[in-house]
Parts: sequence; structure tokens; C-alpha cells
Amino acid sequence: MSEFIVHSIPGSPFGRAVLATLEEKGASYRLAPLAPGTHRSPEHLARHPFGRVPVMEHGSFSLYETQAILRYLDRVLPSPALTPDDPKAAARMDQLMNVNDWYLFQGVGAVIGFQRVVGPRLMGLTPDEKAIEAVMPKARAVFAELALLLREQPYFAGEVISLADLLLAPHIEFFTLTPEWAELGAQHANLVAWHARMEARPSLQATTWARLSAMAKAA
Ligand SMILES: N[C@@H](CCC(=O)N[C@@H](CS)C(=O)NCC(=O)O)C(=O)O
Repeated sequence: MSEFIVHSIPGSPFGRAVLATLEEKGASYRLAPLAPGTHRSPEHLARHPFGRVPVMEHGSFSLYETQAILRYLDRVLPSPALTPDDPKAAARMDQLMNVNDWYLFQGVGAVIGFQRVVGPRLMGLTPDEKAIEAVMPKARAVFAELALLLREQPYFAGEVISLADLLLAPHIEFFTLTPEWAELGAQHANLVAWHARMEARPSLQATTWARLSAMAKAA
């Protein structure tokens, strides 16, 4: 039996962060895919009162909010450690995770990712170019800051991968699927190299949209 159950959908970057973390830990897990349009069903609202994914179950313990889930996994599955021992590096990891949630996803990724990827792929929608244009100044600022914080390090918190990389990589992957990446990525060679390094990891390879869709079909 799987030790961890993750309620999510294949295209969710937050869900992928949880699944990739489980992969990094070599843990046994099961993806419990949400059927389309059931985010606000009574059954799912009982798991997540705000109607979002992911939700993780570990025995009788149920938890939502990706940062909380990632930190929980790092505590109950200590090897390999995904939080640096050094307080400054750990603080940098925490900072980057909040940059992901507050500045990259909200108002930038949620708009560009929806308009360019989720809407067209899943709902047959045409991208709203004005909505995308409106968030580009914020997108440029966020990518510049990410590049600054990454510096020439292999990973965001230093020499070793941390939870920050596993949360950011699925979100940044969405941008690479859009024409905006040509501008947002082109200026930041360190971010492009980091993204390639992350996507090559077995944990990210095991949790691509296509792999998770196949997993969801088999569930
Ligand atoms: N703060 C939440 C955000 C989760 C989130 O926004 N998930 C998206 C999918 S990537 C979602 O469920 N969206 C459904 C909706 O907004 O109705 C977390 O960290 O888990």
C-alpha cells in the first residue's frame, strides 16, 4: 500500500512539487487525481476548504498548503535532507519559497500559465493577450530577482538541491511552455541552466504532465 496519497491534478505545479519531493525521497505514494470540475465538490472541500490542490494524506493525517506538505515530508523522510543545515541557506530557501507563492505564482504565473497553457490545453480558450501584457512588468521583476538570488550557484540555497528548487521548478516549467520565456529566460542564463539541471533530475522526469496524466488514467 502507498504510504502517501496526493490529491492533485496532472497540470498543477504545486502538486508536482509535492510529487517530485516524494520522488527525491524515494517514497511510496499514490496520485489520487481530482476529476475535472470537482475542486469545489463537497468531497474535496472536506479535504481542502478552499477548494485547491494538492492535499496530502499520510495515514490518518491530512494536510493542505504545499509549503507545509514539503516541510512535513522533509521531516518525516529525513534522507536525503532537502533543507540546508546552515541557518542563512535555510532562510534563503524559505525566502525563495515565499517568492514563488507571493510574487511568481500570484499575479504572474497564475495569469500567464492560465492564459497560455491551462486555458488553451484544457478548456480550448484563446489567450487574453492584454491580460498577459499587463503582468509582464511584474514577471520581468520577479525573474530578475530570481536570477539575482540564484547567482552562479547550482541550486537556490547553494550547492545542494532544497525544497525551494522543487517548488520553483514546476512553476518555472510553465513559463518555458510560453512565448514569454524567450524574453524572460533569455536575459538570465543562470536561470535557464538551473531549469535544465532541474528538469533533467529523475524526480522531475517522473512527474512531467504527460507522466502524471498516464498515472491519473491508471488510478
Ligand atoms: N497556496 C496553495 C495554492 C494551491 C493552488 O493554487 N493550486 C491550484 C492548482 S496549481 C488550484 O488548486 N487551483 C484551483 C482553483 O483555483 O480553483 C498551496 O500552496 O498549495
